[in-house]
Amino acid sequence: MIADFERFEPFTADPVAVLDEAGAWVAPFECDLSDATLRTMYRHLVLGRLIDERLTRLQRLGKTSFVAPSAGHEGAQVGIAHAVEVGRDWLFPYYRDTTLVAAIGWPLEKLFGQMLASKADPARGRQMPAHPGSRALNVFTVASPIASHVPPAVGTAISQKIAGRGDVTVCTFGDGATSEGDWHAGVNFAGAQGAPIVFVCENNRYAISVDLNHQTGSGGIATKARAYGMPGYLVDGMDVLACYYVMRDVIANAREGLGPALVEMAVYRYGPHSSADDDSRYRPAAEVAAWRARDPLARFRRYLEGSGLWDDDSEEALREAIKGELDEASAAAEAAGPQDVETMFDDVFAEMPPHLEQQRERFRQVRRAAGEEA
Ligand SMILES: Cc1ncc(C[n+]2csc(CCOP(=O)(O)OP(=O)(O)O)c2C)c(N)n1
Repeated sequence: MIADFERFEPFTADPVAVLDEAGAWVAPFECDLSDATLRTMYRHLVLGRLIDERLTRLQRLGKTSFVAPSAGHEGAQVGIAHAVEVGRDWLFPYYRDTTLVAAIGWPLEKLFGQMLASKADPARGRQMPAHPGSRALNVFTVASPIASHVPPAVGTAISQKIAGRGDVTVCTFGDGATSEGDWHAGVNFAGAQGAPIVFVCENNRYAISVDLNHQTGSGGIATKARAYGMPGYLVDGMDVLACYYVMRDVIANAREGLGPALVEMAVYRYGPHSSADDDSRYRPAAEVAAWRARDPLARFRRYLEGSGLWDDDSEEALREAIKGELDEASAAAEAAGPQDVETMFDDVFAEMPPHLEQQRERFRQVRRAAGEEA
């Protein structure tokens, strides 16, 4: 089923853009967002960038073991965040979506708690760092095996269709994920079932060190949608408004029963894949610099300044305010203290079976013998 869109054409060769690189409005429609919403979008872009810096610092201090930077992806993630109905729709993010979960309002103390595996972590330290999840906000906990979250996301969307309430699922992933069998099985099933799901590829052109040309012979990701009977959109992922408007339309269509869509957001990750690799070994510095020059924060700021909505004073005040929030949230997450290892016995069975009780008792003995509190 190919949906009929008024605003955006699927399968265009050039990415959909709303702002040009100088921050001037170039779309053939007018902005219908309030000044307050535009400022909030910018706030979320800066929030994502500053969280990233803070997490990298925590990793360097040895307080967390793993960080997957989202710098360069903020335009895409803030665009998605503002298009979903938080708490109604379901999100199936991936590990690089820190800005996305922060922008939908996941409390920063929980975000830092998750990174530190402290008592502020709602997942009780049982996930890898950079693997958020929230029942309250309908965020499926991030799955480490690449693309393994795609089939359950499609299952969720099919259940939404059966329930008939008009809720939608949004599932994000990187370009590397599109080479996995799970990805193809899930996207195919969504197409066959007309499931209300939007697949979003944050295409940063690398899966760790494997570049896009070695990932696929398709020359792009959006075009793969044709094979699965859904529209595919290529969007400038460094343009938050382009990401927002495309997402808003495809989500509205999925809500109305027009089926799934695939959105490819052309982004770039500024940093390494994670805190565990050296990106200078597999990509040229000039390429990184060229993408940084297209920065989503700088571009959107120029637009706001041109509209009389922003200036140096607002920038300074915003950065100070966010820094204060990050100081407070990271300090609170750390002060909560580490999770007690013994919680690994909890939350699996409603009533603990005898063999686990025995193991827990043995564990307590070992701890007491080692002089630890148990
Ligand atoms: C099934 C599987 N294979 C390999 C890995 C190791 N791995 C972790 S992240 C990653 C790269 C994924 O790249 P991409 O999907 O493009 O997302 P990006 O990190 O670039 O945002 C790989 C290969 C994994 N987690 N799961």
